[in-house]
Amino acid sequence: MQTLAQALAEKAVPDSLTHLINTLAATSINISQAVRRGALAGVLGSTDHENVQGETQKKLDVITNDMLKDALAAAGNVRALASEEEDEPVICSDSGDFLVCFDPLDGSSNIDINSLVGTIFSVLPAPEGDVSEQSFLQSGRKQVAAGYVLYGAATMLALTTGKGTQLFTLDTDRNEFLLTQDAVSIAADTAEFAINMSNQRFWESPMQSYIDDLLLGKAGPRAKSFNMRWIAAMVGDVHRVLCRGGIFTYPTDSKNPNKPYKLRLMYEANPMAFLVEQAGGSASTGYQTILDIEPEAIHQRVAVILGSANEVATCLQYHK
Ligand code: AFP
Repeated sequence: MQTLAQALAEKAVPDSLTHLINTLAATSINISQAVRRGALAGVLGSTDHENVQGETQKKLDVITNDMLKDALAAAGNVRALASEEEDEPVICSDSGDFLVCFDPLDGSSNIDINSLVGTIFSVLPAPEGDVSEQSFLQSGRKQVAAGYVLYGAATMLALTTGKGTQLFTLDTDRNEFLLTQDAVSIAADTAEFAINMSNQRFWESPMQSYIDDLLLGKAGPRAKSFNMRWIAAMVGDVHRVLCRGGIFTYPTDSKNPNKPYKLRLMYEANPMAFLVEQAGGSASTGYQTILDIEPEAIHQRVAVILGSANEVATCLQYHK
């Protein structure tokens, strides 16, 4: 089995980007060890701080955020980073080719119940000259790499550099990611959907109609039965979609008029959309392809419908 370094070399990934990806992978191994120790390391539970999202920060949110900030500052080729846990971008160095956006611990509401969590990252080209929030506001098409690390029964890295999507599994004996799926290909059709059904009464009618028809099964217009999964961690739901197809959606809802969308564009929707499209799937807001969105703010939120290409297309028909 190829190592991460061998797989990157085979894709002719430039040295500077290879160095950054290795930095992210090495840091994720340290995060994996912190997550696995859980209560034993006294890292469960919440702090008494709120982040820019207005969410109470878990201890591990802060610990993993600091680990990534330190590692990216030391990498030497990262100009600045934007994190879910940081109000403003953090300048890392006055030289370097890259900007990095990340969610250090996605699914953190799952930490205290020992359920799936992960780290999501997106790599953008750094501009010439000074860096500001404006420098990050590039569409998802400009990403040079994106991926996530899923801290599950196995620690797995999903990665794309624009030449397909690959899956790596951590060999804990060697502390090395090994290539376990070379070219992920998402099945075009599926019988499995992922949505938080408790928000049903708050969805717009196109999504209500689409999901209603899934639930009607064989007797309904889809003429087949569907299964449902909901992990409450995007990394877990997207990983299942990469592995066996499916449609994942967090649609707009009217539950909180000040927050019509849940998922963040720069460090959740864009990296996941890049991985999914590179694996032959689709990713849309319902009205626009996610990777084509011109961002207006680094913590901007969007609706997400992603996964099996034919199923996403069917869902989009309801939104016409
Ligand atoms: P947390 O990181 O705050 O747990 O949020 C995770 C997330 O952004 C995304 O990973 C999940 O798909 C989604 O929220 C789950 O949202 P609900 O808790 O409303 O189901």
